[in-house]
Amino acid sequence: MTQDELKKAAALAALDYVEDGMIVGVGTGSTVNHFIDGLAAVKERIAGAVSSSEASARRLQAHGIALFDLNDITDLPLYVDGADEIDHGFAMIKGGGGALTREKIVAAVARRFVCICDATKLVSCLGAFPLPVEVVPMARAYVERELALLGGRPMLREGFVTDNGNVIVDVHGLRITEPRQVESEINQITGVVTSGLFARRGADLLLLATPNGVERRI
Ligand code: ABF
Repeated sequence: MTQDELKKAAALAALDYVEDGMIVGVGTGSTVNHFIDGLAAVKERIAGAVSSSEASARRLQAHGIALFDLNDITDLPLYVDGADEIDHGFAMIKGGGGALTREKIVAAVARRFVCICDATKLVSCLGAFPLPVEVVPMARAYVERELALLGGRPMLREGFVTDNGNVIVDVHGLRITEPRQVESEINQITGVVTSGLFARRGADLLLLATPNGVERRI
């Protein structure tokens, strides 16, 4: 199976967690795009979705799925999203697609975060994938200096502006053995909007697509 076929298998497995009448939190990325396309086939069963990015919002709208503003709901039972890396404790590196801030906001509200991944995303230690950090533009150079003190090699994601009008610095060369601690340290840096480390609020369930089928890991 190709990586995209694996991604699709994980994404379609997540439909099992979509219940009638639900408002579904929807992530961003190519794996999630398969989930959105699958959601379209059962859209009459759900109330709608809360999107984590403009890109996912457009795809949802194109399928005729109603969008809700997160401020208008008090309960979000389910959030489905991919990851760039996930470790065995279900901490993740996310944000390769640049949507980390809204992803983290929707994940914070959701009661259950189901992560959908192909098997290449499961790692023993986070950090081989450069850690995305969303930064207020005027603070970029300062934040880069602070991130370098953590042992990384920060690089501006050239030509990219997030849905929130900020920039992204990708931190290379980290080996993140204490993801919750590193997430807190980065959160403290003035000018940082969001770290792509999802450790303090990791996934609750992992749907891991392998050539032998989709593993459901809790
Ligand atoms: C998204 O999933 C992003 O946080 C992450 O970059 C992406 C993974 O991308 P893909 O599903 O395309 O491999 O939530």
